[in-house]
Amino acid sequence: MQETLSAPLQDVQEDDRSLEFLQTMLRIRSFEERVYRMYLEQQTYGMSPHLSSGEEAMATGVCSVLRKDDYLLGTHRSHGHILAKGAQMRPMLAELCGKVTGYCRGRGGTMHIADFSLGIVGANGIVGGGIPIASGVGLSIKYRGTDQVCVCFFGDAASNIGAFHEAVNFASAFKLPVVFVCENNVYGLSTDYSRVSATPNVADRAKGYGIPGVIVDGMDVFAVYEAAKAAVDHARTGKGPTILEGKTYRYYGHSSSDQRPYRTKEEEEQWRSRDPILSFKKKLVEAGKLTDEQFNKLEADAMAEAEDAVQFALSSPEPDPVTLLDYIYC
Ligand SMILES: Cc1ncc(C[n+]2csc(CCOP(=O)(O)OP(=O)(O)O)c2C)c(N)n1
Ligand SMILES: [Mg+2]
Repeated sequence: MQETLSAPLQDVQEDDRSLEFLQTMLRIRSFEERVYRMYLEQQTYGMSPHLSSGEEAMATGVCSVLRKDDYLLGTHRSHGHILAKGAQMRPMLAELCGKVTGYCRGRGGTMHIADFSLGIVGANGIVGGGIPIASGVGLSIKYRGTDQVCVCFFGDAASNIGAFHEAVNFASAFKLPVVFVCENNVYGLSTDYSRVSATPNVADRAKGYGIPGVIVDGMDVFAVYEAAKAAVDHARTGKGPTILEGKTYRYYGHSSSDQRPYRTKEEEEQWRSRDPILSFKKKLVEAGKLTDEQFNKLEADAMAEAEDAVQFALSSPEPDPVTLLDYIYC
């Protein structure tokens, strides 16, 4: 199945990455829709999954410009980031189910998936916890003299923690190769960003650190790709960090158990009408680069891949209780 999924469709030029973007967004959407069903059926363990449906263009556009040896720091809402950086659905879902075949052998769950071989340093349950780690990774890159880049995703609410200031200031002062990517999805839990923040945009703060601050339509995968490419090139060529802010929206509640009483159906519908997958599909169809049949095949492939991962996770063994204390000390 992997071969079919990664094979380019016949009539698309080699340098056109449109279908790859569509495929990545569909894979993220399918994975999370399936995770939500598993959560409702009580097949996942630990924290309820925090889904990014609606935000797929951010993970896809940003990670599409990263190399395998570049680094990624995530958040509590990182399934999309991790998939876009190259992770496989099978060990991801097994991790969510607490199975020994999971990325962290079932110890990490939804919020703590890491795979150093893919540069995925880790997702993080501490809001903003990845931001100072990213500056540390940037310092390590500079110290080792490589041309790698570290990308750190965080939410709008995370930009209001103290460590954000320290980490961005430090990265700027030492010109570290870090891109700080804010997924501004309007809310931190039930709190509207504008109610608790001194500036209307997170990227406005870049001025205070003497670095570029870029705002992009986070529902437009191509716009995100272009902005991320510029920010990553800037970092890779020794010019230092950027704050890249995408305006986006999560369709589900904060976590799978949140019924979203703090926002209106009209607001949700307005954002859904700009769905990153459907609007990108429309553009491609209008440009003659995609047919409905091709789209349906990509969607069916993504759903089949997610279903295959579910079966893999459910049929995998639990960790042996005698290994409970393994991996705690090294
Ligand atoms: C340090 C810390 N404070 C509070 C929490 C509880 N908490 C979890 S997610 C969240 C909101 C995060 O909002 P944002 O950064 O905008 O990310 P989003 O959930 O919107 O993706 C809060 C307050 C936490 N996990 N860690
Ligand atoms: Mg938010």
